[in-house]
Amino acid sequence: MHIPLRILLIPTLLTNAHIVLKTPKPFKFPAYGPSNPIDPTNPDWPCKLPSGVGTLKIDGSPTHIVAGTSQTLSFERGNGAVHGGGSCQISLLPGFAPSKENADFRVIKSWEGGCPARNQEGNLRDGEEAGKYEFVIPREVGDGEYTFAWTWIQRIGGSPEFYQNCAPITISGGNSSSSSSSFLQTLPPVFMANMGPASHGCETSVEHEQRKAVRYPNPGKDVEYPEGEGNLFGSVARCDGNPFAKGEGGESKQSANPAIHDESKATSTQAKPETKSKSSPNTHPSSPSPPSSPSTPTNTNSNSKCKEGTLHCNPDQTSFSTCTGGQFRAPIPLAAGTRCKGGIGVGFEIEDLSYGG
Ligand SMILES: [Cu+2]
Repeated sequence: MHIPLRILLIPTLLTNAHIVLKTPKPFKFPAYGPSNPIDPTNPDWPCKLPSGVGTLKIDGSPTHIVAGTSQTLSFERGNGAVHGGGSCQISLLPGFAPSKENADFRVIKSWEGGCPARNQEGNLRDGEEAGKYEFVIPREVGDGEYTFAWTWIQRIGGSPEFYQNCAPITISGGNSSSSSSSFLQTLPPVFMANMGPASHGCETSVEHEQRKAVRYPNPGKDVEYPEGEGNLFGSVARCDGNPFAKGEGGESKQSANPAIHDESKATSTQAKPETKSKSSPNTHPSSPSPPSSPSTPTNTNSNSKCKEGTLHCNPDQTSFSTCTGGQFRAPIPLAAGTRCKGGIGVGFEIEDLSYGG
């Protein structure tokens, strides 16, 4: 086949079975396919940064963002694996050097349900795109360099997962008098779950079994419900694996004293209108399983031959297939100089020899 060499050297174009952050432009992804969730057994939290890789590398130049202005969160479609959407957060960390010791991401905005795709019962169909979402970085966040994180807990799929992509951004237009670090510390810590030890065993398995989007225990002041609140789990997540959340009271605080946002949610019976959607709210009549079905654990539909969104590293280790619509699709070649391993699963390792160049 005739694939231009320059494309073969960009692994994100060939390995994003799940959608991948597009804007703001992410760091280069070292190893372990960029579209895969954070590895639950050997956590590459934060930012899919594996052990032994010192720092993330900037791909070109950081994205410049003017505080107080509307910005767009968008995604590379990949093979369209969006797992029925779910809940997303965007968060900030000062500087460009996230690490296991430097991962106190603070929430700028939360989307509960309908993220990173709206009104999806499974994965994107041919011609469908992932959602786009508007956000504003508050002016109180001071000017400077930050690591922007998009985190996502998918609504359906084989098991509850946690996705995170990070992007280097520079902010201007902020209140010059404000100290970025002190303002960020007033914002909620990013919600963490489904990452094994990295999230202290916190899992969103109850939400997952009911195929509901997660309600964050502490979503912050800027929250949207792209599908209304009807498809959300009935209560906030039972745990938060973020150690900074525990430091503030964490789990015990949530159960003993429900956060303010929780009360407002409980009294708000009317769903917020979806204001920014560019896609029509079609109902996908051919889809096998309506989202309103109360409880259908694990398998996403009765006639599927594979679990929705799982990946299959083919025996030659140079191509993979993704489970979409209940069957593995045509093999997709990996970039030159890379190979996968791991058979069928929610993800697989990809050795990427181009990183480091
Ligand atoms: Cu998946």
